[in-house]
Amino acid sequence: MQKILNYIHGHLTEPNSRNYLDDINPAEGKVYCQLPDSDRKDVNQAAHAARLAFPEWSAMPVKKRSDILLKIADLIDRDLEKLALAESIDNGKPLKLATELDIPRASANIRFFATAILHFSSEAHLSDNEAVNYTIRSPLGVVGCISPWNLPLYLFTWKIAPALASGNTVVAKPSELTPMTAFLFSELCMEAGLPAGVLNVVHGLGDKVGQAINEHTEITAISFTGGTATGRKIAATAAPMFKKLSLELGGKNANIIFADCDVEQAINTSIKSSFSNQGEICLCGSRILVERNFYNTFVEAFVAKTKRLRINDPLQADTDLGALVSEAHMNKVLSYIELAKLEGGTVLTGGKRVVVEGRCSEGYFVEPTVIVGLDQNCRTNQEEIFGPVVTIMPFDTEQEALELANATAYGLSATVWTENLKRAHNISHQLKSGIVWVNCWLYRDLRTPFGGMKQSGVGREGGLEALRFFTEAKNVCIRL
Ligand code: TXE
Repeated sequence: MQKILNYIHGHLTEPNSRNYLDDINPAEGKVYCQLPDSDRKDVNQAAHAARLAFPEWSAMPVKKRSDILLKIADLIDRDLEKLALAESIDNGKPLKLATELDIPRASANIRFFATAILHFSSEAHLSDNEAVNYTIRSPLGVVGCISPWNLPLYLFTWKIAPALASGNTVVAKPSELTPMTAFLFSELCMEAGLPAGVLNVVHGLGDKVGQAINEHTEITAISFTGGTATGRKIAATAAPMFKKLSLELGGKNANIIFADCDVEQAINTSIKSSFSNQGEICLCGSRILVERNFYNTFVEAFVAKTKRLRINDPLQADTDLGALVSEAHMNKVLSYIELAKLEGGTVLTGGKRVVVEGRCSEGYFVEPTVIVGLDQNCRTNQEEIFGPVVTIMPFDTEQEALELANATAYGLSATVWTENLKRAHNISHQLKSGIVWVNCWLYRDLRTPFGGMKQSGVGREGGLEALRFFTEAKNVCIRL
């Protein structure tokens, strides 16, 4: 059986414990490879390697650093098919999605930050002709990047690319549920000539490897994407150590649909924002709010389209929804559907596990599910389900839509559908979320700030925000 290895100091290495964990193919419900069950010792070695590599990497001319990263991006593009297949097998997502979204975005992330760093400038201020101030931005040193399982290589690169481009060295931990593409990525780093120790990838469990990263005294910053409960744990350890923290956590995003919207676009895109990647995207619009005079029309059309989605073997070209990432996650999603019924909801379509014939008969598939009749305050409408489950609720006024949209502990993203420009601006400004899409969803420009308010996180990623996070500002004031 294939074994994934850690990547420490430029070498693929076994964990010190020599213990391995099973990696399951969620579409088949079967173990298909093994990953290191690493521990604190491996993290210490990785941090040591990163510390040794830091002086040379941070002092390297920016153009040279950029060239090495660009080479890695080229290698990702070369291996698109191989990486997409690996991602689909490891995560359960449709191969088509991995080919069109995950892997191209991974190389785009690296290319973006490899070139952004060439244009990263410092500010200078002339103060009343009496002094000149200029700001130096230096890399932090060794940083930790902890990534989740829903968009494995995509989110892994979203963190390590700005960290490396700005001159830091990295100890990274991919999710134990989807370690494969980070392992393949390690091989590409070796091929591209990334100096030993600049990136170190330690595989294993969150409460062992992740926690050792949180606690390591030489790791000065942590960039994390994952669940809110985990984010809280990381902050509890790292904040008293005064580490810099960037936390991208969960969401319970509102998708607000006014009757004056472009109906076809609103419905087609809402299908995507509800069920793409089986609903396992933190930006999915899991609460659909519809203006009452359009509610029945919307619900009828939306349910009809949902019923036409194909849940099948992720490797089939026409599959819309693949498997959920794990049996535990599938059971969590199914338990929320049961909870929704107990809370008085009506399941209009979906609601059950699906048995896909053939090699996927033991896989973790769940029907795309639409639920109505629930109150905004119930748990189904308050807690992140992170699966192919949406609720639909009516509203009467713009003010009510806004209140419903803002009435959760989360504040990651929101979507608004209206042809009324004034309303679009008004509501966008009042939504308590870090990202608002008007008449679109998941339209991403990598220069824009990315992140959430309230329990959706702390800090912003993307563009200059990420380069600022991974650098320390120092102001030098010189009296003229
Ligand atoms: O994620 P975890 P889980 C949400 C979603 C999901 C829930 C739980 O609602 O159902 O979180 O998912 C590492 N110190 N999202 O438990 O645990 C872990 O090994 C350091 C939203 O699978 O947050 C993995 O690498 N690291 C989300 C990473 O954290 C720790 C994406 C994420 O896993 C750790 C995923 C610790 N103490 C889940 N414990 C999004 N925002 O996109 C775990 N980890």
